[in-house]
Amino acid sequence: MSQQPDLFASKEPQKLICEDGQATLYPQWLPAARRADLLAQLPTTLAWEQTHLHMYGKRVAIPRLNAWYGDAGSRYSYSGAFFDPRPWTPTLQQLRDELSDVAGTEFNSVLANWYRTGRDSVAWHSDNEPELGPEPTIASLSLGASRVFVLRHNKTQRQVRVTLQDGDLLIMSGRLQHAWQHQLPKVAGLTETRINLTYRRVWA
Ligand SMILES: O=C(O)CCC(=O)C(=O)O
Ligand SMILES: [Mn+2]
Repeated sequence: MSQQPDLFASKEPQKLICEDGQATLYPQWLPAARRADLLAQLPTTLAWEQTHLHMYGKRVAIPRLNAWYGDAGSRYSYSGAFFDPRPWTPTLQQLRDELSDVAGTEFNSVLANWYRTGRDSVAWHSDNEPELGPEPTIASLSLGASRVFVLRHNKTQRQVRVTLQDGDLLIMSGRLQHAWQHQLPKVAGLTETRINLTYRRVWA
């Protein structure tokens, strides 16, 4: 797919998936000045951690850094790892309020992902942990390098690919996390960095 110049890019929401759940893209949702500000401040102001998973008896470092913020009590487990949220930073809380309005869900936590280069990635998974509820709404804000994001239907194997660009907002909702998986593949040679903020609601 050819990239449109910024000037002509459509800012209308685009429905990417409307079968067995919804995925809607809001291109360039965040204005350019705020994107640049976030990308400059988040690497040094968030408490980034290297998460390890236990797979086949081995301790494996996941290929990205994580940080988890939210209301006290919004504890979250992710592929066998547990996250206790840190208290909101003013920046993350401001975005939480704005994204809750857009998505129509009171988000109470955010998982931040830092893909330092194209060697960082996230493997096929769905965000279907029980504490997210049966039909979780997830608001995913992309900053920095453009990266391909792929969704795959569990039964039909149909794939939907989208390039997530700086400032794009992707909202996933309905049954999507139960009927589809998603991944962010590695990109050979990419040195540019990307930060992704996934706002969620964790039910106590
Ligand atoms: O980085 C992304 O766009 C996706 C991150 C993701 O799927 C997750 O944190 O669950
Ligand atoms: Mn996910």
